[in-house]
Amino acid sequence: MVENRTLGSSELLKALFPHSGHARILGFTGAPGAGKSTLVDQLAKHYRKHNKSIGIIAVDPSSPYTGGAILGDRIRMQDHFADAGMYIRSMATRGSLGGLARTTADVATVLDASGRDLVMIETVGVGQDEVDIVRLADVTIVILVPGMGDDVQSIKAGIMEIADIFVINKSDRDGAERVEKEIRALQSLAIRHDNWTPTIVKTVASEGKGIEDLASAISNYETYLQKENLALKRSIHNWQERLVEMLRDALLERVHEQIGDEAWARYAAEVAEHKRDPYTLMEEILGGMTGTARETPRPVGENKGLRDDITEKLLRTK
Ligand SMILES: Nc1nc2c(ncn2[C@@H]2O[C@H](COP(=O)(O)OP(=O)(O)OP(=O)(O)O)[C@@H](O)[C@H]2O)c(=O)[nH]1
Ligand SMILES: [Mg+2]
Repeated sequence: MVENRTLGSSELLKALFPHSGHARILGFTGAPGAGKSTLVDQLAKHYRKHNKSIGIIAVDPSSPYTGGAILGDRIRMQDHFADAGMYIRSMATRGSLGGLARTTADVATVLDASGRDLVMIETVGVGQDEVDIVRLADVTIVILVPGMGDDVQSIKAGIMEIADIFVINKSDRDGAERVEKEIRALQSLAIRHDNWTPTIVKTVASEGKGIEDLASAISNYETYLQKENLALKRSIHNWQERLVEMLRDALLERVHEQIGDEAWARYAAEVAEHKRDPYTLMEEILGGMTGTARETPRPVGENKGLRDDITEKLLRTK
């Protein structure tokens, strides 16, 4: 429901939010095929051994319908099917009104509120959406691999900046040292507000090598945040961005409700033909906004009645 933003999902999120805030959110990003899923799986296994409950959100917006990754994640789910301490959710919702980052954050809130100790989010680091997703995690892990033509230089600058921890996966291949050197070189130029020097961890995810090191790197960073009193600061900073995004979504939804596609196309045509100026138009739109904030009903398919029923029950039990 939250993923599709169907009717009742806002109520659900409002009720769940007070129960969230206990899980640690780990964000993983890296080029396609870098080994994100393998790594997350291995790390999840590691945490399961320490009796931590896990939620995994695999975001794969690049292949909304036939994505191999989604299929792969289905198979992963079967692997862990019998383990109630492990929950995996694949999402492919590019183009959804409200943005991928927001939807992912909301789904993470649900898992968090469900009492998971850790929520791991993995996403291909190609677009702004993906950067936004992992940037909002408590710990952001960027996965690089030797070779593959994607030298560190060519990795999006935005991705380099958000890394709290670098993983050089596929370290069984030649060139891991070179990648490490390149990261160090770039690091000497970057200035972080929290003065943290991102750790570099080498792994061979497919063989389970380096996973313990990665787990220690994660907990070291968390300890650093706590010690320096930065955890709350980081969270406030994240919320500043999230609130702006939520406001933008809410305004857009409201305007969309009141204006509709047809009028929107007509306005665009009028501006394109210079029959009116866009600045006055914006003022008119904002000035014309009425009513109180409310949830936009979305098409929900056949299960609508059932879903509403479930929400009601959930809220009542609460
Ligand atoms: N040689 C080697 N292969 C690895 C390693 N880790 C993962 N692989 C392999 O790399 C391939 C891609 O791994 P995935 O975990 O699916 O990578 P991903 O980043 O999740 O891929 P997408 O979700 O498609 O972007 C798989 O065939 C893995 O078995 C490693 O450390 N060394
Ligand atoms: Mg994957």
